[in-house]
Amino acid sequence: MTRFSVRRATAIALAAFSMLGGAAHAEGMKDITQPELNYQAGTSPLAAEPMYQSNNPKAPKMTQAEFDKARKIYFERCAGCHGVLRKGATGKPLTPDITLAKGTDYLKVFIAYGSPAGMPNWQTSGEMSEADVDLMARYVQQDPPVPPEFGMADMKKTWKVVIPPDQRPKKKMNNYNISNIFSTTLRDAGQVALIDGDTKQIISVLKTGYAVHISRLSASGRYLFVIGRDAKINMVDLWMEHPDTVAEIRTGLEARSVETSKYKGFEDKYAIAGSYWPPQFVIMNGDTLEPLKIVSTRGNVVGTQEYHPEPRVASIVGSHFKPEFIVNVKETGKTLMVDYSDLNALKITEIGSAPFLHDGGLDSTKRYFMVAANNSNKISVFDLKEDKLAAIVDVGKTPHPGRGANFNHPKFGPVWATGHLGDESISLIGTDPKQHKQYAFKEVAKLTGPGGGALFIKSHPNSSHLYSDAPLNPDPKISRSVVVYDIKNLDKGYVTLPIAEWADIKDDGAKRVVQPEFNKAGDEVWFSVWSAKNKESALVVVDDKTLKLKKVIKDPRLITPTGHFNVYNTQHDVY
Ligand code: DHE
Repeated sequence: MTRFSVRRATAIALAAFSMLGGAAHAEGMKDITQPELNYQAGTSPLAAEPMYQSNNPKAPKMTQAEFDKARKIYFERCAGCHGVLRKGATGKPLTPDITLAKGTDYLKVFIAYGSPAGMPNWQTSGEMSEADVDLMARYVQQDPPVPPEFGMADMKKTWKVVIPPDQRPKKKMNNYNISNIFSTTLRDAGQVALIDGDTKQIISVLKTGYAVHISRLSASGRYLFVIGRDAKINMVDLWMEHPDTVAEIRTGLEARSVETSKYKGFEDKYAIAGSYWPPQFVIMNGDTLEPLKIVSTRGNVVGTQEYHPEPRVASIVGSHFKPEFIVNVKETGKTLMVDYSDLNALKITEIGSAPFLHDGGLDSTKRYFMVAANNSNKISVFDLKEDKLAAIVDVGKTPHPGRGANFNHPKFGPVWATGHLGDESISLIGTDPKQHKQYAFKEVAKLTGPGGGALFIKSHPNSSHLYSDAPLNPDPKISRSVVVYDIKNLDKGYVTLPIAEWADIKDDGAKRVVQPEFNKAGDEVWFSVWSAKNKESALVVVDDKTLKLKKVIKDPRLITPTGHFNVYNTQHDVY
């Protein structure tokens, strides 16, 4: 600290907290915990995109080189929380109308010291130099640069049919039990590993998009769709002698979700991808990825009705009840039921619930879709048969279900469960309005887990266990293990499985244990032990009956494994 005395800095910090942090609370934003922050503050692929810079004469001077450096830092560190256009998401809005009034000195202290509401202390933690803090304080007073749009012509330029449908196999050409293959995300390698669930051998490692995110299956189970954070989709044909990419496309500049049409008569017909930037979704041909229809999600936020210029597309699920995709728009808090039966006369039923919609899954009957409105600490429930909001359920702090977990509770009947990033609870929500009406779409019980930082929870119709991870918990003892509940004796609490210890990795990697996923039979559960790309990682398979270690899968190619998706369970929405 060269320009401020400590006392002056403290005074300014307090003032900055009340002006910026206090304002956040007034706008209905909530404090965020370290695990929540770790989760959001990932690098955006937009860091590499050229953008137009306008000069606001009221903003402090910056050279082009300074601006470019600051923009890169912004997209690597800040955009996940504050938004591409700095309109605010989990973090506060940082538009010039707000930041210019604060001035460089205030902003510097805020960036350097952070805030109790969750802003990281970038300088005192050693992550940014004093010069970088000064740079960022000036940068956020400039007009936000706007990344380019990405329309049909851009998509078509990236679209490649590697093997046309008529040249693909007419029947399965390999001996794999493809319904028990796992597609494992190798995040920082930009790859997925296809792993034979029966033999636990790696079938192949395929190149995909940047920081690849999720895998989904076509209704028939033949095609695997993988999407990277750079919105690149790979479509893999599992019938080939050596399963490989048969088509690829980029549908935007940044994305997280891909899904396929599941309704009877439309099996394997369409794929859909949602993007973070531009804020839109695109419906594609299900066997070539040809882009057919692009729909923008820009619009007004539920409740305040304020216009939002960049509402990102979060989770998407294919309805089994109607020819519809259920598209969840994060910042506006809207769920769009997109009827794909006639793409030229697209009918969209728009239902508002609460911001920010993130991840979610179906109940055991597949009629109800449950999605986390994570900034509101709620789960919104949609009836996919009637196309209406069934309920908004209050749960714990920052629910994060993945797709959630369904099981039969001894008292409440069928329930769907979510864990939380922001607290240790697991919420159980009743999902049976027929036989258990009094419990339907209410939080009927709360289990206590080991701490916050939970991301994924899982069960299986053939299992009597419920598994919950906590990879973002700051305590390594918790982040390196999972907890298991006996569904018939939930009052007994959980047992802890030391998954990372079982992996027996000798180096000092983070070894976060992430995403329980069952095999097809529902008698074993797979976990990733996730460390940085220069450290060893592994997959650990547990016997679901005995809760004992069954197999550790290690291979130098398993770089940063995170999510894994069993073909059968993903195809049929079994979780
Ligand atoms: Fe994810 C699902 C967004 C960070 C692993 N992630 C999703 C979905 C969204 C999303 C919108 C739902 C897709 C769907 O169902 O259609 N994830 C984001 C982010 O914006 C965020 C917070 C920050 C980022 O920079 O991407 C983020 N996610 C992570 C991680 O850090 C995780 C743990 C590791 C990784 O691979 O990056 C991670 N996200 C996953 C996984 C799923 C997922 C494994 C699929 C869960 C499932 O069971 O379907």
